[in-house]
Amino acid sequence: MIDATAGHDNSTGGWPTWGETVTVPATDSRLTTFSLLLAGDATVRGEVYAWDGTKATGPALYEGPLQSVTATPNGTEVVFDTGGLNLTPGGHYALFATTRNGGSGDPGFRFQGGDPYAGGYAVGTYGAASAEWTTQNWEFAGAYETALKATFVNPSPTDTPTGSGTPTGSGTPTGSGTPPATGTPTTPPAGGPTGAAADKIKPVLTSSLSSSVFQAAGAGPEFASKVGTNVYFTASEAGNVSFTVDRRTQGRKVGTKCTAKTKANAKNKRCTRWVKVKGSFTVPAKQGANKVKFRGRIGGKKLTPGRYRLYSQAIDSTGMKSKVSRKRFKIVR
Ligand SMILES: [Ca+2]
Repeated sequence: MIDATAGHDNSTGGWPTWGETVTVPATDSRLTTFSLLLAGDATVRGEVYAWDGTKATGPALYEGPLQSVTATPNGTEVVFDTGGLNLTPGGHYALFATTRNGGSGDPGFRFQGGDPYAGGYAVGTYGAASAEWTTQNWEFAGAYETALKATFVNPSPTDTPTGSGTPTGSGTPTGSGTPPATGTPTTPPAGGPTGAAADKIKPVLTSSLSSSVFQAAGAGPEFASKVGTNVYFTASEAGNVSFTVDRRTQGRKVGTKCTAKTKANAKNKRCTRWVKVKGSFTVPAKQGANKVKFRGRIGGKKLTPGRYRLYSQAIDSTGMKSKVSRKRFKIVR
């Protein structure tokens, strides 16, 4: 965590674009969020660019949604969620907010004259979005510190969520049958001057089953061999797809919720309750059409006859997740 907020005692007036440069830590080089203290009334967008010493350079590595802030004397911490942005260890970047990119108002960025953070400094410009940010030196760079916090994590694969929780999304998968083998997987864009992955797009996943009624395998892995069903899925980009399963059970209505049957609620109205089956599994996915055999096993165990839901979710190389795709199936004897 980079924290340059100590002693912030002043606010800018009228600056549309303002932020702080940072030096990316050697190992924790994945920027997850950053925040700025804003003391004005404004609608701003968070941005991340590589910094060449006098101006932003290269393409926008992160460009967030418009966010609103209401004036407070000492500033309100406005958090910008990059969704996970892998940056070059030791590289210099500008993390800032702006009204120039569709926003409005005067953000009143908080800053101070001290130097609580050695790895960077306050930066600001009146330049127009994108075009002038990367072609003209910024009017303000140095001597001050902007009240910025930035959270970096280790980008190692072990940090990639594996989706072991129960997905609760309600996204309805579209299409059925065998997806056509579409398109050539695209080559990732060549690294810019920063070499950073500028991934701001969530993967999109659709799925379908060749058979929604099948027998579960007595042994072996979740995917392979002869029993079970084919799971077809189409991913908009390469990455991993994680799967979890819910079993349909009968519960009892308590208020608006369907809870497990107990002595106390046994006489309540019956309802359908979906309970997560222990375990999950992840398969690598290429961009486009994919197919795997699901054998009706999860967490090392055979699913008992009953009705189930199979949830799938794509996770790309930078940890961005698709909506959850849901398919019903039935295990028979
Ligand atoms: Ca500094």
